Formats: sequence, structure tokens, C-alpha cells
Amino acid sequence: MRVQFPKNFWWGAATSGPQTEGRFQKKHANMFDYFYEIQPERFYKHQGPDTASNFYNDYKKDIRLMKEAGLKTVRTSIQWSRLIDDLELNTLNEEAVTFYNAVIDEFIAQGITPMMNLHHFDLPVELYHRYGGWASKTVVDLYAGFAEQAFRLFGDRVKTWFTHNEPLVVVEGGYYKQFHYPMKIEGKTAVQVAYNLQLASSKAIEKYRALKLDGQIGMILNLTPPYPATQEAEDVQASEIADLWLNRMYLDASVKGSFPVKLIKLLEKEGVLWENSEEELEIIKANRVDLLGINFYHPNRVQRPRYSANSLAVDFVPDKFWQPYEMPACRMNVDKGWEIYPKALYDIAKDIQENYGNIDWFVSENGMGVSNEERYVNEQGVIEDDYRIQFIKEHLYWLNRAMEEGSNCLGYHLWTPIDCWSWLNAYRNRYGLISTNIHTQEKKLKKSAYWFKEISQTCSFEV
Ligand code: BGP
Repeated sequence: MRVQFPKNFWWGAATSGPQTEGRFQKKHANMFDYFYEIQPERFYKHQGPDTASNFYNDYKKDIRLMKEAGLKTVRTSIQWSRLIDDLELNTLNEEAVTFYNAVIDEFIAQGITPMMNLHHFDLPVELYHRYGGWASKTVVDLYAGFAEQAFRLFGDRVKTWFTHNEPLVVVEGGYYKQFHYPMKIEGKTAVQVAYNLQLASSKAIEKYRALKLDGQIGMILNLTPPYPATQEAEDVQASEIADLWLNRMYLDASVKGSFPVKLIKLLEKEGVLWENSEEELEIIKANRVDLLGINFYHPNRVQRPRYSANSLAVDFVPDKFWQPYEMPACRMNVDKGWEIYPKALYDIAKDIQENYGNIDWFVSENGMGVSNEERYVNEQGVIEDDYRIQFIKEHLYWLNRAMEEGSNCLGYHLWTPIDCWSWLNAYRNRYGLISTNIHTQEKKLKKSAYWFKEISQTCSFEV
């Protein structure tokens, strides 16, 4: 059977500034630069983001390789900590302006449409130390100012923008699960940060619209549909609460302009509802997204709390109402320990179609992380990553089914074009169509890159 996609489908890949550029010529440290400075032992093999995949120096070569892999669209991000010179005065770092201009022009010269995101876990750390980071509304306003600078500078050529990547991960990692700096366990702050991230997005969208640029703007959300472990009422209820917090909060606010009433009531009952003004709620209502980017890696199997979790549950934390549940004997995205469940993409698409006005959206990240891929090098020196091809095919298959049923999905972006540095995992999980030797910076197309080029040209593949 041949799976056919529309001719204008976005065949692309996603990456980010902090994971590729390296710290070259950067004036400010972001949250992860700093996290690595103070606790290098938390990072896989103690490897930090100093060189990343050397995009700052290698961007021309890298973009040429992306073209060779058949990419038609690429999402990366502009680092606040690079673009802005004085974080309070919102003045520009001219070297950074030159760099991002050159990157954008190079993408366009190579026939690749660049899409830009403005926050990928990389708040300038000074703003955390001075104001408390995303818990502070001052930071929200500073962010909107930075976003405006980026729109003014690059909005003539960049036509698709995103305000955040995975705001939920900033909240979870930083404020109750401790895998991002500042590694707190503070339920009330977590809730405020979640709200402030949404407010920051809406304020940036307001700035974008005021400039009357010809383009579109959205937010990138990691949707992890929560599937209850059983159909017993308590498990179903646990999964509904998880859904409110993990998915609906940003979906509703971004697409419908208001937060789910059930979530507000729950947070109120717990005494941790965020602080907001009427004026802010109006801004959120008036500045909805044009499109959504959806990152999908794995589903969430959810059950009611069955074991007394840990001390965290004593105080409020958003996930005290549910616990994860592992599907017995499921296929795993091997090295990540993430369940592979491609049908979830179909479920996400149907949800957007049925509950969010069938708004335009695309898969902004999906991918398979594998360690030691050198194991699979063939005699020609090419990594034979058939597992990745299979993984992509299965996800595209379910996406295609939803599109045949009317879902407005515009494209599929693989994480990631070129193996890059990744948060605490550093260089452990390789997701790229193109490999990177982190010692020599040699970059080489994998088998999946040749395959991806074929599907991006024919817009179809055989299953
Ligand atoms: C997503 C992030 C990406 C990337 C990816 C893979 O959540 O948006 O930035 O890191 O996960 O993560 P990892 O490399 O940790 O496996």
C-alpha cells in the first residue's frame, strides 16, 4: 500500500539554538549553560553545551547537509541569551544579529524554509537570579520585548514563529521533577510559572500582530495523551486530571483563549491557583495562536496513585493525582525507555480536529533516540538506521490516516536534522538523520537521510 501526502507537506526537522550553536561569542549564560557550570556531574559523561554541534561555526556546511537530506523546512531557535546585549534595556548584540541573519539567509539560499522558536529551555540565567525567572512577571515582559526585537529583525524572511518549545517541561523539570535548573520542588511556584509562560506567549503574539508582518505564529506543545491503565472510575479520573495539567492548560489557553474551568477549580481547591489580573486574561483571550506545533514521543499511561509516592505528595505538586503505569511487554524507543505507540498521533490529530476547531498544526518533533549508533555502521561508513526509518513510517502512517479523515496537519518534523547536544543526556541519545562525530565534528548522512529525501521528493512511501 502506498501512503500519499499532499505536495505542499512540510517535510522537515527540528532543532534548537542551545543544542547546536555552542557557547561561542555568547555574552550571557542560559539556564543550561549555568546548570552545567555548577553541576557538570549531572550531565551524561560530564559533557556540556560549550561546543554543542558547532553550528555557530559550521552553519553553512550543516545547512548544505540538511538540504542533502531532503529537508524542506527546518525549525531552530534564536537564543535570547545571544541576541540581546543588555537584558534590561533590550539592546542588541550586533554579532548575534549578523549571525542569525546569515543563518536565515543561508537556509533560504539553500531552498529550506526556516521557522524560528524563541524559547527552548534557555532563559538567560541572570533573569532567574535577579527576578526568579519565569515565576516573575517582569521576566514575562522582558521576554515579550526580546521577541519583538526578533520579529523586527527577522520577520521579513521568517514567516513561521513559535513562542515556546514545551513550556510544560520547563515547569516539570525546574519546579517539581528536578531535571532542569533551578531543580526546585515547589508546587505553587510551578503553577505560577506555567501560567506566566502562557502569558508570555500571548504577550509575544500581541507584539507580533502589532507589527503587521506577513506570517504566522504559534506555540510548540509536547502532547502526551494520558491513557488510563484500566477503565475503573478512579483511573479514568486520574487520567482526566493529568490531561488537564499536561495538555489542556496550554491547548485551551492558546487556541481558545481561556484556561479549562475544571483545572482552575482544582488548583483553587488546592490553594495554589496562579495570580493573574483581568487585563492579563484579556491579553490571553485576544492573542490566540495561528497554528500549533505538537511534539510527540510517547504516550502517558496513567493510573490513580496506588503506592504512596514519596515526600513530594505531602505538599501540593501537580502530579500528586496520578502515577505512571508501564504497559507490560510494549515496544520501547530502546535507549530512552519510552513506549513506542504511533497510534497516539492519530488520537492527537482527532482531538485537535474535534475539540480545537481543526486548527492548523504539524508534528513539530518526533524521533527515535539511540545510543552507540556506531554499532550499525556498514562497510561504506554509513549508519544503517533501519529502526529509525521504521519508526518514522509507523508514525506517518497514523498521521496520514487522520489527514484522510480531515485533520489539518501541515507537516512532519523529525527530531532532529543533525545529532546534537541534549540537556542532561548530552550526546547519549542520537536522533539525527545526519551523524556528528563530537571529537572531529565530521558529519555524515545516515541511511535514514537518503530515505527521508526520497519521501520528501515523492511525498509518499510504501508500507
Ligand atoms: C524534546 C526536546 C528536544 C530534545 C528531545 C530529545 O523534549 O524538545 O530539545 O531534547 O526532547 O530529548 P533527549 O535528547 O533528552 O532524549
